[in-house]
Amino acid sequence: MKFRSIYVAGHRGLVGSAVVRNLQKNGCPDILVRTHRELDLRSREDVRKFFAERRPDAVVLAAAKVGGILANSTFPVEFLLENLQIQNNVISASFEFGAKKLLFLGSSCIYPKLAPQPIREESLLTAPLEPSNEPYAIAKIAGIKLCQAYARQYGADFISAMPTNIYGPGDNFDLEESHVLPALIRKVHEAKVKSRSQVTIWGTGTPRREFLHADDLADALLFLLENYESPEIINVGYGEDVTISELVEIIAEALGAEIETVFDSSKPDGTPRKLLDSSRLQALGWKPRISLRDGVRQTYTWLMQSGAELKGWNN
Ligand code: GFB
Repeated sequence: MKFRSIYVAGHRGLVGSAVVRNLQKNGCPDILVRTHRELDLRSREDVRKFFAERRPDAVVLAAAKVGGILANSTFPVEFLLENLQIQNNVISASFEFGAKKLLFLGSSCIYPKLAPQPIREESLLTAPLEPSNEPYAIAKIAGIKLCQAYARQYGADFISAMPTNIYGPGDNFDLEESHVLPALIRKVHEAKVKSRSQVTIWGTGTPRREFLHADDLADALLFLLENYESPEIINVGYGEDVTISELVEIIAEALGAEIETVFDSSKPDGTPRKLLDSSRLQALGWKPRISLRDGVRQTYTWLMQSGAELKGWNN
């Protein structure tokens, strides 16, 4: 491991927790974490105080206000403002207190709504965004640009990775706020235990999405920390996508449930397709290992073992 101490911001989230697991596996000597209660990343003063005391060698910025399509449309203020606050504070303090490397996590929704598929990194800022998550995307684009500005103006080794839709252990299973994959696992599970066959999915079922397991993402992020030094953004995807209707079938098969799909057309579809072109990362020598079917099974097993304390499960 190239770095002595690594601060993982957002270590309780889906991505941050997978990064910590991976760093532990790889023998990182000093993994720094702070809960939300211990350190409010929206406070510039508190963030500067933490960095002044601990001076991490490297920073993985996986802390963000995140959510699915409905949460994004319902809380545009929080998705824009909180993400700008968190990333401005962490990125500027990383520079001020001498972090040698920072890895910023963006999202595939930074790309135009109708970007040519699979989406290459060059598509950034070439056309309008998908309106349902524009505030989140604008915040993430600002984060990318801030990292690039530090690299250009001061030579900082601040890099930005653009993950596709991520899923896995530690996800949010709230039916209103979550992303589609955890929401559908929950809906199919509930149909199964209540012996109901009908499962309602939002929109038309035709949008296509690409899903990458959080452990694969964490593996890619460590690879980038060690091997990537360019301020140019880099995509991290699985390489294949499915329709939402196909996803519900895959989940039903993994859970052993017989279901009938009902479509709720009052809910939005969002962007029609979001498949990343990850050939830049693959050319560097990284590829994913966890298939969607295996990843869904593993996430469900984790879910069943983790009991009732799941974020959002009781809402
Ligand atoms: O994952 P998701 O909420 O967000 O929805 P995005 C993906 C697709 O699944 C949409 C459909 O077409 C939804 O209409 N869908 C069907 C459902 N049933 C459900 C359901 O029960 N719950 C949810 N949530 N969706 C997000 C952005 O976009 O992608 C974020 O909002 C972020 O900002 C994330 O970038 C990666 O894939 O459309």
